[in-house]
Amino acid sequence: MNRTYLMIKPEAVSGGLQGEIIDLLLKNRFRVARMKQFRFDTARARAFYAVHDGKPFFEALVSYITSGDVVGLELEMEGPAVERLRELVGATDPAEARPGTIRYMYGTDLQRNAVHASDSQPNAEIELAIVFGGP
Ligand code: FUP
Repeated sequence: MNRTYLMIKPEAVSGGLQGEIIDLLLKNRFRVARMKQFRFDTARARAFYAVHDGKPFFEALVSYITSGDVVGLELEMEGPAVERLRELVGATDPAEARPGTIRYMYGTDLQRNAVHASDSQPNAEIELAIVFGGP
């Protein structure tokens, strides 16, 4: 079984889109292994997005992701979970995402793009550890 991490971002949670997004994941044969609604504090947000530290959008990203609750999901599937989830999520900028993708349907703009999905297996493991702690 392969696993990855998906996170429903603050504007999608406050907008009540979490049910539809999780339904879409289930219909695309992901299994929810763990799920948690929580709010990042600044230190954990900076750790989660450490790869972007120093980029021009980093401070705004941290401030946005700490602005409200998120929903974190550990997702499993038999196939290549990281790649399949990235396909389903779509391009970073919703304006460039393909119809049928989560960001096309639920994203607002480059920052408020509805969800985060791990971009590699090592990053999925790091992000799952940050959000869920141990196994
Ligand atoms: P992705 O892997 O598709 O989430 O995209 P990136 O890792 O490139 O970016 C991480 C997050 O930073 C994105 F979800 C949105 C945000 N971002 C900005 O706010 N501005 C930018 O110019 C680029 C990314």
